[in-house]
Amino acid sequence: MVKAANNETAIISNILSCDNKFSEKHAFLRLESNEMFEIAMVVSGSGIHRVLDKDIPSQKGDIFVIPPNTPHEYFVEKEDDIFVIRRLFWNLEDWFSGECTNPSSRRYCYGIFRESSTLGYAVLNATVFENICYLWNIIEAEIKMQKEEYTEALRGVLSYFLITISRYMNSSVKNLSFASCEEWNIVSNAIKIIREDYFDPSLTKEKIAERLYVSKSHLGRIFTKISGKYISDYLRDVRMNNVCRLLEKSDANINDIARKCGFVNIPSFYKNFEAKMKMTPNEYRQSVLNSAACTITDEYIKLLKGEKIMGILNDISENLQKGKSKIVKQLVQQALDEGVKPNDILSEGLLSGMSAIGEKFKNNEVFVPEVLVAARAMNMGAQILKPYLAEAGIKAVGKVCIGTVQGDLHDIGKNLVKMMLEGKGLEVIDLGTDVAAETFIQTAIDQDCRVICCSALLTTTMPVMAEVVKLAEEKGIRDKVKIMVGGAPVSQEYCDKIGADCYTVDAASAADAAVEFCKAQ
Ligand code: B1M
Repeated sequence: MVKAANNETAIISNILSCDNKFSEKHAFLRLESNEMFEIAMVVSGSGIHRVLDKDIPSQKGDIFVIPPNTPHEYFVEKEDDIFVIRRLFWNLEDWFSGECTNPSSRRYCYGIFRESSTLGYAVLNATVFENICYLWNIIEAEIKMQKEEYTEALRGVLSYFLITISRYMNSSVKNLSFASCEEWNIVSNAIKIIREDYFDPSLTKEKIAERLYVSKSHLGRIFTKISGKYISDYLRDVRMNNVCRLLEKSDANINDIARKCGFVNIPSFYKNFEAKMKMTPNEYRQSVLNSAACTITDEYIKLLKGEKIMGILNDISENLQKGKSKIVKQLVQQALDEGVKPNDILSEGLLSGMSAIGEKFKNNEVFVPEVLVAARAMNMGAQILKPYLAEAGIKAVGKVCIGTVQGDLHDIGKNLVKMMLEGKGLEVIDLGTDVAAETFIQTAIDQDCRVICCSALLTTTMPVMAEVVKLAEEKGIRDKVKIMVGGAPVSQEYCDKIGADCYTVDAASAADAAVEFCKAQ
């Protein structure tokens, strides 16, 4: 990823293929927000973009500008619809410094918010759409280069891109009246507070207003205006939603669950639950039990036992999941200072956080932006650990190349393997992500690598590993080079099937195996 000039914040692109079906009933609770600035363009199909209570029918050629912390979500209307959205995320302040990035300035972000609304929306005609796509492609190409010297070039194109789209913002949609930037921010922050602290029974409309330095009545008014809901109803719904989640996941006492979700008045909780769900909590649990197996997570057992998650490793994991990279960096350093073993920080802090976010991702509890910020936090934490994981002073024992295979952009595991290989004193050529079989083989030939390391995280990209093995045979280097494979979906069985030399389950054993191969040759 490209790094900004003064810090390590990346600009990230991704394509979202929506399969969440729009449902009026649940759409409000599903809204997600992230801490990065997002520009989204519909590249095919049609669907609904819901921003708080606004349902914006969207189709190819629509472009949205969504500031940080704005709860929103994309939905397909019918299950078999296609709705593909191309998105760019970045931290505005890291990319553009100065007056135009100040949210209270009307010209914030190169004029996009000139109308002083927080959400920019435009319907582009075919020619403008093409121009925007062209600029978008340049930005994505620059991102892919992943070199610091492209930061300035990227900043230039990005500015031009923003200026271009700002010309069309809010000009084509007459009927969407968005709230002012200030009001929007207050409501977004209120939602954030509710989502983060719903379990605190003392959290009320008054408390939230106090934390946001606004009056209770003002908060209530703008919350209803923007979200279409009363703030206290929203707070209750979020609590109720979490009760349902816990009822589904555990067989804990219902009263305990209600209390853990912020309900102090138990009789009123039962009344509200029945009014909302049209059944008792027990009936709800039975209905879920009948349709799926119920599991108690370790995390929940801890919660029930009343154990406070105070350990530093838990803090790392928690903050990683929230994408708080700076805090993760500090905590990793603090853990090291306090003598926690680097391997424990890696596995119990960083990797456990990553696997928790992976589970939430799978269950649609978090979405790509959250995973991306968590991944960024993981990488930043791992960078601090790097010198400690590496066994300094070991002489290079061989050269290896490593990459994530073609079609696959996951690089966290690959980076860990690289780190461990370097730690063992191997010279590592990092080919990055999306690496074609030809590139692995040509690099091994040109650079005289003894080992090729292929990482894959998607079942759909694993076959590229077989291509690497096949191509090594075709190019006559099969007996000179060892091919190692790994990544979550890869197994020993798959390794055997494609004729690779070695599969290892984790980064540390990958490094050990590579050293053995290099020594043996
Ligand atoms: Co994606 N993703 N993702 N994702 N993502 C997974 C892998 C997935 C399992 C999530 C899920 O649905 N449960 C699923 C794959 C399903 C499948 O194919 N079986 C998935 C999907 C579907 C997708 C997209 C298609 C989602 C979408 O857009 N609709 C999309 C694909 C994009 C693409 O690659 N073309 C996508 C995108 C992304 C993000 C960009 C948002 C982000 C990646 C950010 C980044 O890497 N910079 C992301 C992430 C972070 C994940 C999860 C949550 C975490 C992966 C990770 O980094 N784990 C993941 C869910 C999960 O795994 N729980 C998921 C931590 C890392 C340290 O583990 O890479 O396994 P891992 O590495 C391990 C070992 O496997 C081993 O060492 C490491 C530990 O020591 N290892 C090797 C790795 N390589 C090795 C090589 C070796 C030896 C060992 O020898 C050479």
